[in-house]
Amino acid sequence: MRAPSESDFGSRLRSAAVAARVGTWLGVCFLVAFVTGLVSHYAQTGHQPVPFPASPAWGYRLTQGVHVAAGTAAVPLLLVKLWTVYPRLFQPLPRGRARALVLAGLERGSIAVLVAAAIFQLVTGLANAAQWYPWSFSFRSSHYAIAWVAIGALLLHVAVKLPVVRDAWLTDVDGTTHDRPAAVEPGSLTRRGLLRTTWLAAGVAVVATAASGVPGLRRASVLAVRSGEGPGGVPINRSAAAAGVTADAVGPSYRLQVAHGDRLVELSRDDLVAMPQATEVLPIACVEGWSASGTWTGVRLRDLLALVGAPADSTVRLTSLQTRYAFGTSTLPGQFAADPRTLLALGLAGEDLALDHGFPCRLIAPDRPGVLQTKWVRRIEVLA
Ligand SMILES: Nc1nc2c(c(=O)[nH]1)N[C@H]1C(S)=C(S)[C@@H](COP(=O)(O)O)O[C@H]1N2
Ligand SMILES: [Mo]
Repeated sequence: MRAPSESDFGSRLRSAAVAARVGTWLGVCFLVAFVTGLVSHYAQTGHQPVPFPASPAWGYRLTQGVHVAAGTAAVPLLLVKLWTVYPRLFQPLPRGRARALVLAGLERGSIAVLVAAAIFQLVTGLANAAQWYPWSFSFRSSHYAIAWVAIGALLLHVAVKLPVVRDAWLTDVDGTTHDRPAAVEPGSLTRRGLLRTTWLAAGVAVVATAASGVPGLRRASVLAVRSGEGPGGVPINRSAAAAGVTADAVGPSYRLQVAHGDRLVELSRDDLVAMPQATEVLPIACVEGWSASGTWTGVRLRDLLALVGAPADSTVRLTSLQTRYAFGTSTLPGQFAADPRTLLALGLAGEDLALDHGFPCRLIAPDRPGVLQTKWVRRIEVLA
């Protein structure tokens, strides 16, 4: 056995012409995923110097959908890109001049970082969308941290390769200027055929996953983890049983606490039902890659704040009845509390809220990550 050498890879398909074209779209996908990922991260940070807007109500749903779509499209693009450039791994290092050696080492090192970061992002992103956490680190902080590594390495890579990329785009895809000397054998399909197949695979990946959030396309969404079914047409993320919400806790003795300084109001579910009700169509946009719109009915949050004499634009903390797992509390910035569309929902699609959707009551606010739409609310506390 000997290690393969670069000249073992003879297919004309493994060319700069193909790599540049696939790489450009891969880069676009990573940039789009990076920007939309920053939006999602910012929406979830506690300290927001620029308040995250409450409008449009579907804004976060859109950016999160685009994020997942871009990441999914990147999977076939990355696979084809790696297949195309793989022989370069076996290129001999330049001999002699130390400077050339250092430069080659730097280039390969930066590509190793880029490839590792790209694979990490796509694998953790896909696993997150599948709600599969085979690791022990926090998804959000690691996906966020490595995003910076990936985008930094990507920008460096683009800067280094720009002349070749530009040349490749300006000449025909069958051009041979930048081909490796060994890449002279006809491939099993044409370069155009390979590119068309790649674009098709990326398109199918997008439709099959992201379409779950687009009304009418849900049936095409065969890869989506969420079926789109659930009481009121909204899927269930974590059930009451899984969160350790007991029947007792949501029974007749349930009271919602609304606290502001030393003022405390306790409300039964009947008290909440007796208050003025509002109905709003608002989406749940889960960071785990699905979204669904619901017609929610309940009490405006700012009406509850008025009960304890708190300003409508107070920052509030919501605490859940749940006893297990994360996401049991969330902080609602003032611009959301003041928004008349922000509800403490008691019903969905004309029916009482199902236990798994957050009965006795749950938060639903416009343009807010699903993970912050706290279910089974027990306490609303004015922070500032
Ligand atoms: N208390 C509590 N609220 C929660 C969660 C949770 O685990 N516990 N999950 C959140 C997540 S991640 C999402 S996407 C939405 C989903 O709401 P649904 O299950 O009603 O669709 O609820 C949010 N509210
Ligand atoms: Mo979620």
